[in-house]
Amino acid sequence: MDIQELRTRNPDHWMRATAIRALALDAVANANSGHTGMPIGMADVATVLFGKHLKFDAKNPQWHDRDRFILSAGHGSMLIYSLLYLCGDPEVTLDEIKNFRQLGAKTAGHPENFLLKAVETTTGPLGQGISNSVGFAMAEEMLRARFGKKLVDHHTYVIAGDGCLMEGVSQEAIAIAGRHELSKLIVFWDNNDITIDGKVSLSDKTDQITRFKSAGWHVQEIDGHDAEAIDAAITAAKKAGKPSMIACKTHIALGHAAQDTSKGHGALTNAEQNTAAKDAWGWTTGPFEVPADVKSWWEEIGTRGAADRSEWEARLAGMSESRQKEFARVMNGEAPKKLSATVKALKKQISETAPKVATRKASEMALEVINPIMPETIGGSADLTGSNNTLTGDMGVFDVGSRKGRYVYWGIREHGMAAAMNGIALHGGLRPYGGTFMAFTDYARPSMRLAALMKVPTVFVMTHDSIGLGEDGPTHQPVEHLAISRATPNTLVFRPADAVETAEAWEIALKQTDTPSVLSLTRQGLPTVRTEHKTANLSEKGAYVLAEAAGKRQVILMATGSEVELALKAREALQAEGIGTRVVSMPCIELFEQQDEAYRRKVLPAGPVRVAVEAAVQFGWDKWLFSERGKRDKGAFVGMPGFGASAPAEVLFEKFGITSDAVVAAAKGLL
Ligand SMILES: Cc1ncc(C[n+]2csc(CCOP(=O)(O)OP(=O)(O)O)c2C)c(N)n1
Ligand SMILES: [Mg+2]
Repeated sequence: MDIQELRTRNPDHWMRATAIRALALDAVANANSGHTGMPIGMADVATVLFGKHLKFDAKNPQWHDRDRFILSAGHGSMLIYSLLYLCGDPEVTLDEIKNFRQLGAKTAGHPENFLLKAVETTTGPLGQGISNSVGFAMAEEMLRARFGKKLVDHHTYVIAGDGCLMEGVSQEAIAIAGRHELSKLIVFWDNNDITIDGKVSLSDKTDQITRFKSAGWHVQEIDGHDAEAIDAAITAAKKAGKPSMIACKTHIALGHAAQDTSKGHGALTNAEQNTAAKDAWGWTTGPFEVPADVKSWWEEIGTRGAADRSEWEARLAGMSESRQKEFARVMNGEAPKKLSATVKALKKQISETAPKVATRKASEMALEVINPIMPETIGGSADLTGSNNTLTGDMGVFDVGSRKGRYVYWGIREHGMAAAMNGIALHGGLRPYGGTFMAFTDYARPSMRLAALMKVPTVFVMTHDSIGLGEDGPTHQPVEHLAISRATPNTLVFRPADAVETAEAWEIALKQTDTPSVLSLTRQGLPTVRTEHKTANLSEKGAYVLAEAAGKRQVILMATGSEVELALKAREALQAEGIGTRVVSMPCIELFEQQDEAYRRKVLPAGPVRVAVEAAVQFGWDKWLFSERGKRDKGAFVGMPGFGASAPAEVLFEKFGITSDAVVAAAKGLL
């Protein structure tokens, strides 16, 4: 690529784009860490996108009807930081650019949605951003259908690299977007033919053009350094009527000694080479300096959307008060006031009728009353709708011709579903929940972890939660998944014991604004253990005394989910022998941990021996068995020693010794 030709072809554009290049070069060199080549290569695309198309207001980065910009290739974080600084985002000062990657800086190594308002989603794990973006685009369709074009009418733009397109999750995302004809989703592929190990051809010969086309996308191929071609491609993409991929042929680290090599991917810190690159670019100002005319052009761009925003605000103000209130409520993620009363009424009815139902069915019962009063819920399943019990009568199906539909058939795409749900939640205005089997938590896990990190309240409905699912066998029987989910920071893991606790779990999950929830639900029927109606949400404290000891308290049995029934039976047997036994139900260990010491001590006092029973591995339980209240506690665990097996559920509980007799024996063994 002849830099001289680029410089002279469109000198104004060149200098504007090169401001991004120079800032990225200086910031990475200054930090002695980061990724220089990608921002340099994609600077032209970003300049045309921000300069001519992106609807945004730099001073109000969270205005609801802005276009969304997602840097899926998150390692190129200096691209977005440079753009935000140049456009006058008040959060991204020059000091922030100089403190790139340092402790406490908002300009973290990878873009974090919780550090900068203008960062729509945390990226860095390749493939996530492009997959989140499908959820963003779906959310736009859904909300436009609900609130109208006057309030919701924006595009979702993504920059994805070779790495994003190689990651498997991108295939799930591309297929979902194509099937749903998400025409306001526009992806720029940074087609630079370089990854860390070398040329893309080392590991891939995919024809990306055919790949996207076959999934139903509109595809264009352009020179990613040609401003006019970029502009024309974006204009065409907007009119395509399909999701659009623009393959942008670029040069990583353009103009630098490392151009077109994998060396250009990482931190370019050689001072001489960096100076030579600036010379080649015709960039003569000092480090971190942007010529005044270039900076003021960018600042003007930063205010371009201000008029759009104020017109939008006027349109909102012109709507009825109730519509404005409802829009504000859903955009703020507030559960409706009616939610608690609705759940209470359901709990009362369950306690009175005491049905024997699987908690996956109980979840459906809860959703049947919740979904009608929460039009913001978006349900779905990864091809297990009938097994996850995620579809309720009133929802309607989201499709090309029915954007008001609130149920998504995600297909067999757990990871894509989880990533898109995060995108829906991050967009705002909607509350996604989606189901698969608990054992396939693994397939959704990278996005579950990011939901927790990003503080988004996605709800993961994970049914078939133990050997209780029976004959499908050990591939389908989760044993370690509760522990993995519980080990994840900022995640609530619910394993409700009956239909009452399931309703309580849903109420808690839907009131979260910053925390995802995992609902671990049974396939098999469970009796109602909460037969006495309590208006209070007992699960809110994570654990509570379900059955008190009669006489001197000698044993405490702790259990979750399907094993609460076993604990209650064991209690009867122990009480019959005069051994005072308390049963503690622990539907959400994270919430119990958040209680004060006094409450935890009240539920789990020192003295009695303790037995925990859960049809999963012991990992994580020792804290409650031994350490929480000191050395005097004696404890035992009744659970899974390893993987399960294929057989009817009752046979498996016997085979693995998860029975009330085993609990009784364990307790007596400690006394
Ligand atoms: C899931 C995941 N795997 C690995 C990495 C480490 N990684 C960061 S960038 C990168 C190469 C990406 O190549 P490409 O997207 O082409 O970026 P470019 O080199 O063109 O900037 C890798 C392997 C990561 N960030 N995420
Ligand atoms: Mg690349």
